Amino acid sequence: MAEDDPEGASEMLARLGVPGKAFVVGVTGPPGTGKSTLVDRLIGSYRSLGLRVGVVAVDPSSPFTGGALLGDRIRMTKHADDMGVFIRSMASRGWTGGLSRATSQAIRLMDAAGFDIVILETVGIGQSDIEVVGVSHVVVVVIMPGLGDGVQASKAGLMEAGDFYVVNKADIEGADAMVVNLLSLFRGRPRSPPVLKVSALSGDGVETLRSAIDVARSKFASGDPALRLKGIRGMIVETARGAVLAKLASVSESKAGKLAEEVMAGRLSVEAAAERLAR
Ligand SMILES: Nc1nc2c(ncn2[C@@H]2O[C@H](COP(=O)(O)OP(=O)(O)OP(=O)(O)O)[C@@H](O)[C@H]2O)c(=O)[nH]1
Ligand SMILES: [Mg+2]
Repeated sequence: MAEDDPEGASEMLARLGVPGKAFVVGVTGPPGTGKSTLVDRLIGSYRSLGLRVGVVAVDPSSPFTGGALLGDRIRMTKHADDMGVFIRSMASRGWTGGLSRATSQAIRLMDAAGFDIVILETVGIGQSDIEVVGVSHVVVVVIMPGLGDGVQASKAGLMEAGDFYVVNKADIEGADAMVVNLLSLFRGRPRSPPVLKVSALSGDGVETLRSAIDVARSKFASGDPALRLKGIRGMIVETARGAVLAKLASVSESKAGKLAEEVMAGRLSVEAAAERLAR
């Protein structure tokens, strides 16, 4: 329902009780850096601690091609018949204003279902993907060697959004150079986020990353309200964003036509028309 009928889902979600008990780990970064492979490793790591893990993987592919959706499933199949793991792939295209809303709704469902950890994987290419990260308690940005200047040139948001930066594929050439690259990028910031070298393929560095994340998780678990409030704030904002975009899409068809006539006749500026539509 969260994906297909967010209005209907809203009614039910409103009855779920106080949200924000699950610890939400956002995993983002450019396409193909190994996010899903790393998520698979993190699932394994959390499972070995006996924690239940929900995963929402937002995929850039169209819901009609299904190619990459399948990719995520294959990469995480190890856990397919583990009752302590629930993996949901969602396409990021296909609904109007639905991405943020469906994503935050899915997280709330997993939270209500009692998962200890929810991992949210998004591709950090668009602004909306970065915004979705607002619902996470910690954000892991996954980079890989060879992205070069692409990293600096990438959406500014990506280099701001992370609590941890992972240089994945440490088993291939250029990982150390990428670490240096990132550290120099962060130099001059009041607090440089940790940069960790990981090979999701071999598993090297995954436990170090998990322990680093655990510092925040233990704060969260001990009832630190700041972190929990941050997550709930993100849920509110993303749910509102989804509702506003859906509303805009549903009214713009009819309303914008009339407004366009007014603008063409010189009775209204584009700005005033937009203001009216927004209201
Ligand atoms: N050499 C090496 N390859 C890796 C590593 N981690 C992932 N890969 C490979 O990189 C490719 C992409 O991995 P994914 O886990 O699908 O990457 P992703 O970031 O989830 O990709 P998208 O969701 O499509 O953006 C796959 O062929 C993986 O096997 C690693 O640590 N080392
Ligand atoms: Mg992926």
